[in-house]
Parts: sequence; C-alpha cells; structure tokens
Amino acid sequence: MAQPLTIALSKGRIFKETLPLLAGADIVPAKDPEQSRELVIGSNHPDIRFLILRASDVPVYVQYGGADIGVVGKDVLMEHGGEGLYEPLDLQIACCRLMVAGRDGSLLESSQRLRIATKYVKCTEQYFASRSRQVEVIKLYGSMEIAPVTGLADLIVDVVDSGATLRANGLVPLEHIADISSRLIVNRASMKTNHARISDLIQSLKQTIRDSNSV
Ligand code: PRT
Ligand code: MG
Repeated sequence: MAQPLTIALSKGRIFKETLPLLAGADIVPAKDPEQSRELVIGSNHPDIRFLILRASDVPVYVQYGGADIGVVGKDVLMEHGGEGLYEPLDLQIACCRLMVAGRDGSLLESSQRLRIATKYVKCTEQYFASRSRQVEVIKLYGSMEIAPVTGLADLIVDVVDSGATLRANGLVPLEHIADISSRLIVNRASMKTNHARISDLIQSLKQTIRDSNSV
C-alpha cells in the first residue's frame, strides 16, 4: 500500500493550469474548489488529497510538512526563501514577469530615495540593493497599481502578464526583475519517506510537460 500524499494548491490560475499536468499522472481532484467551500478535497485515489490554500501559504505548508508537495509561483517561492523545500521541477505554467512599474521612467533616473509599494518586500529589497539603490519599501497585500496614482509610492514591484492591468491604471513596465513560472515543491522529509511515489509523480509530470512542449 502506497503512503498517502497531500498536495497543496492555490485556487485560480495555478489550480486550473495544474489540473492537466496531474491528469497526465492519473490524479484527478474530486471537486472544483471554485464550486465548493471545502478546503480539503479528495481525489480519484483514496490516499491522495488536496489542500486549497492562499498562494503565499503553499510553501509554508510544504516546509512544515502540512503538505508533502505543492505548486507555487517562483515569485512566491523567492519571497518565501525556499527554506526546507526541494524545488525539483519547473512546471512551465502560470508564466509572468516580476517587474518594476510606474507612471514613467524618469524617477528611476533621479537620485532621490524611492518609495516602492509591493507585496514582494524581500525580492524588492534584494533587487534594489544589488543595483546599489536606496529604497523605502511599503508592504501591500494587493491592488499595488493604485499606489503610484495616489502618491502612496513612486513605483511598484508586481507580476505582469499581458500588461493590461498596468495600462488600465496609467502605469508602464520599467525594469524586468525575473521571469516567473510555477514550480513543484516537495517537503524534504517526504522526499525521503515517500520517495518512490513522489519520484514517480515527478517523472510523470516531466513527461506530460515534454509532450505538451512538442505539440
Ligand atoms: O490573489 P491572491 O492574493 O490570493 O494570491 P496570488 O495573487 O498570489 O494568487 P494568484 O492565483 O492570483 O496567482 C498565483 C500565481 O500565478 C502568482 O504567484 C504568479 O506566479 C502567477 N501569475 C501569473 C500571476 C499572474 N500571471 C498575474 N497576472 N499572478 C498574478 N497576476 C496578477 C498581477 O498581480 C496583476 O494584478 O494579474 C494582474 C496582471 O495581469 P496582466 O495580464 O494585466 O498583466
Ligand atoms: Mg491574485
């Protein structure tokens, strides 16, 4: 009998884009979290279950063993720091870019100390420190785009996909910090105690990603 497996996912784009990859490994959630209030969801295997979490909580659950594996954006993973986690696979889903954005580029040219609004405090501090720029970082939890418009901050750091949200709020992308995609993360202890099952799953996910790249 295989060991049980708990998989941490966030609702929304990560859940949607992970489904076809899991289906390739014959793992199908029993419910759609958009249609159900249940936060623990079974699957077509009696010993595989899903936890539906806030995206930023996925690495925390996996780090402390509340889940064996999880799927999380590289942005969230960089901000978390990755302690206690293996990151064995780039799933190549939910792709976007972590960017500096603002009303225009002139502030980046000036030598004044800039105020940056973001939920990526650590990444932002690291990025500007690596360019020897002193900044003041203001932590927000969402709707960062409003900060430069209201004068709360000079610039923002956020993930950008099509750029439509920036444009709709009078902002432009200014500097590229990192390309982002979602990663499979694995609890370090689970990788040892449940090695066969997790490495089978990784192989099967890899195969599905290869197949979808070759179409
Ligand atoms: O929404 P919540 O606060 O609960 O958490 P979350 O925003 O972290 O979760 P979710 O589900 O929105 O995003 C999960 C992951 O998807 C992120 O961690 C990224 O790795 C990835 N991803 C890919 C994105 C986007 N594309 C994206 N466009 N995450 C967020 N966005 C947002 C962005 O913050 C901005 O508000 O969409 C808007 C920009 O999109 P465009 O197309 O207008 O540029
Ligand atoms: Mg979101």
